Amino acid sequence: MMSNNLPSIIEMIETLALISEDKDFLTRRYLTSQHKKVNQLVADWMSVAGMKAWQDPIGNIVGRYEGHENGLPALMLGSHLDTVVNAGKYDGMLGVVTAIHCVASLQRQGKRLPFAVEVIGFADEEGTRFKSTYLGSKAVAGTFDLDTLDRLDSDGISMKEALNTFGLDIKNIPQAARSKNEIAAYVELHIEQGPVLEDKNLAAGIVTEIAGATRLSVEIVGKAGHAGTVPLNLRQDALVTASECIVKLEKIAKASANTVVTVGEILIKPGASNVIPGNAQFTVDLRSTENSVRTKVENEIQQALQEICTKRKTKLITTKTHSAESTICSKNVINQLDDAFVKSGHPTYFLPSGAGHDTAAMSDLTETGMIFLRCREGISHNPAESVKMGDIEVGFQIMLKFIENFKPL
Ligand code: HGY
Ligand code: MN
Ligand code: MN
Repeated sequence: MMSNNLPSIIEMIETLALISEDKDFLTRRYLTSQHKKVNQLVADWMSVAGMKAWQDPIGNIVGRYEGHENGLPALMLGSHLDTVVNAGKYDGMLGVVTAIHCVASLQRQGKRLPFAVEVIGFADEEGTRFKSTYLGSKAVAGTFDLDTLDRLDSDGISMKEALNTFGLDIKNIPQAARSKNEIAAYVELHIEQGPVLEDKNLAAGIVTEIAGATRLSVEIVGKAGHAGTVPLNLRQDALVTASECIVKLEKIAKASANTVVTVGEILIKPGASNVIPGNAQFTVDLRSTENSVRTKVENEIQQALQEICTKRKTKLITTKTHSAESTICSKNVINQLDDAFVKSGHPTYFLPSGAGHDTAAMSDLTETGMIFLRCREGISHNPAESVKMGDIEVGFQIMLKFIENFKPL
């Protein structure tokens, strides 16, 4: 997959992994100076691969390789360039740089197809900074909620302010939306982030559906007090209440098939060893492949948390920060991916995705599909995330075969 001027896929991955907000590990959030630096670097690579590159009004970076005539509908490929905190270096980035290499291969062969090919590096899929995910892909799909602009990050900076500082004008955000006849399909290559392909001893698989997700922000308001003088039965301890809630969440999710719940963040105030915590805030991430199950579990959680807070004389405030329905990938795209696997000499294996992906948001705009790549022990959202070099080559070959044979619906 070498291209004379482009770094290799793994060199690109290593270079991107060095552009981080933290000097000791990889964290790259939306609208930071590191996001700007990565957009510029990826735009340069896109240009070398023969694409016209531009940054759209929400901060996505886009490259376009025309078909056999200008202005044709595009097959869009890509993934996201933002990361979680202390992230792995493949989650998102691998899909963007593999797609760039596929276009570089078309350019080297002087190939022009009956459609354009676009590569997109989405600006914010994880939701790490403003707690609402798919911001870049929702803007492209035309489903971006302008209320999100008022969301604050952990430093109290609103998304609106952050966009201005980044040099983007919020009134142009609607222009990031693409129309249905501009984009023929969106296909994303991504690491599986789970252990199934490794267990099956397969390099790659085809995604059938993407689990829906709900994210809540929960605040428990108790009463701060002196650790030495307030008897236990008279306390309104926000942290003990939160602890009972978190254990209860797990019990409720365990009782529901194909459902997982995670509390990834917790903040206690005032945060002193001899003060009874008066305030606790934590996040809830709830996933299930069935929308009806996720809604049922969400209602059970709400009720259970309220009962615990009432019993402990604390106040419960829950805010839904994100909700995405389960998404079924397009049959037409799945069939053509199946064909690309066979033509590339790889067995086809179908599997669902427990993780969310920009593909879910793009399904509101166009036909979508995903290629999953095996990752070691299924580890992800962790610096130990890793992919075999040979599997990267497999992903590239399958994606290129898919592109060269793609037939828009
Ligand atoms: O959380 C997810 O499923 C994805 O990594 N954003
Ligand atoms: Mn992720
Ligand atoms: Mn991802």
